[in-house]
Amino acid sequence: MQTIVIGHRNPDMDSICSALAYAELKRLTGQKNVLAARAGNTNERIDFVLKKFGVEPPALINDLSPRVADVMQPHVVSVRADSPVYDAIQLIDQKRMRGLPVVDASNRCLGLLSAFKVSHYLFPPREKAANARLVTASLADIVTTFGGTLVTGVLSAQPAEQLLMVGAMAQDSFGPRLQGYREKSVILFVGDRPHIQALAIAARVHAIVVTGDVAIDETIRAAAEAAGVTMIASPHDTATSVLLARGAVRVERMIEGDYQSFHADTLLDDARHLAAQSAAFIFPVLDDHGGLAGILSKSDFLKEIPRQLILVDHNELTQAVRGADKVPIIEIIDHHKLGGFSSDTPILFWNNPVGSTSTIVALCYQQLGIPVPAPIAGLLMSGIVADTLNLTSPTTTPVDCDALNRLAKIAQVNSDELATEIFCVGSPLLTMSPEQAISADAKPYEENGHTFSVAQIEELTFAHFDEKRDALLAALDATRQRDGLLFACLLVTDINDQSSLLLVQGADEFLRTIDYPQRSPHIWELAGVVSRKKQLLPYLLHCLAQVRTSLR
Ligand SMILES: [Mn+2]
Repeated sequence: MQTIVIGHRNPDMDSICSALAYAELKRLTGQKNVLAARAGNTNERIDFVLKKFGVEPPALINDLSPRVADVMQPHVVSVRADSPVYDAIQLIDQKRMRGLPVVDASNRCLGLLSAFKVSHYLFPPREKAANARLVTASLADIVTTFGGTLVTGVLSAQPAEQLLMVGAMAQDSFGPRLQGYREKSVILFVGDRPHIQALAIAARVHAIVVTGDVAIDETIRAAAEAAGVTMIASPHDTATSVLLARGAVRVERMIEGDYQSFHADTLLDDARHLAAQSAAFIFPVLDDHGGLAGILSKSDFLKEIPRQLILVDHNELTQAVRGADKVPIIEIIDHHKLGGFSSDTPILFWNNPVGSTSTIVALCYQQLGIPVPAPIAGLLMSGIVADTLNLTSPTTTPVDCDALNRLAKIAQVNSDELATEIFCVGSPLLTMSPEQAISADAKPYEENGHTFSVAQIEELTFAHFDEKRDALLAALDATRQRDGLLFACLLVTDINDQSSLLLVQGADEFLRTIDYPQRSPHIWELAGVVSRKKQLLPYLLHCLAQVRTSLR
């Protein structure tokens, strides 16, 4: 069972750092196979912190929807196209499969061999049964299937159409019968009947199989050798020898080339849909080059996916990594408003209105009495500093101050210096395109049927704002129209000044409800507002409540 610890889409510092730190805590408490992940790209500030504390970024996961690779059987039993069908039947029997994928010498999948097709070959309809004596196989393979031994002549490895004939009739009727087959490559199965054997040698049949483990007359053997007729001894009686010989036919004669296959990346839901419409029971899983990478059986669709989720820094599925709704969520560690999450079973859900999820993760270490490793302490400090704007945001609580102080001692890092370093790196206005700036940490919300998005960037100064203003507004408008939102907004926060500008593109009815001082069209001055979660979002919800219901 793999446990994935992951923050929200458009990850910020807190969601990256708390995911890494919480995953490490799980490992330190002995949990196996824990993966810290991120649901989007990092930014320059996050990269700076990861590098500073020597921690690798979490694994990027864009979509957790179950895929074929999650349930397929990677260790495939397959059969080569040039193998005798006898070998394939033994495999099908041993592995209790309904069919096998057929491959060529370089493991490229050629098709399927189904038990159905094999039984159809072995037991053809009565009216076609005469053809069952024609076997396209090499003499060498035929002899191997019934465990025969060479008495004289050559066992050709070249596949050819062979006619299996049983010498069961009287001498007088055998001659004319054999005469009728003179165009064919005849393999005669016969017991200790030297006269019949002699006639077959005279007629230059391809081979004579002497059945029943009987002695072979030396003169017959010499005659066969002189005539170039291969003689084989079989330990089985005639009926058994012929039955087994038919299994020498090559698998390639029975391949079903028209088959449904999947890629390891195929979404399991899509595969299930296609499989439901197919009569096949197994589906080859192919790699990019047509090679056989695995096999999917219909029963594999019933398997549980061995994966569970821990969400940090969010609790709303609209903000979670794609596919999160298809994976069991076993824990949520967060400090945001509740977004209507529900679960089938009791889960650990710790929502604590402190300044950052990193603060809560620090409390988790404390609660379990597990010392925070120094690099992890540095990450948690960064999460706290970024989310609370170095303890200046109104979201800050004494718990955050206390945690930051304790972590600073462990990491041996001054928190004020760390804050300056973090916010000096990569001004979003200067390093990002307008589209990136409005989407890098945008969060989607849905309230009473209205959808909207709220993004935030933190700057050390508004000095570069005016030159980017029009492009930012245009990007917001494009997003709003593309996603059909009631409004899309961006909070540009000046960390030094502890104030923000709010850029909004949206329906006029909504814009009219904003009663902060307006600076220019679509831009308002929000003095003292620095927190999206604690200040801006409640205000936007208040505005939303005033929007006339006719908008819905
Ligand atoms: Mn946070």
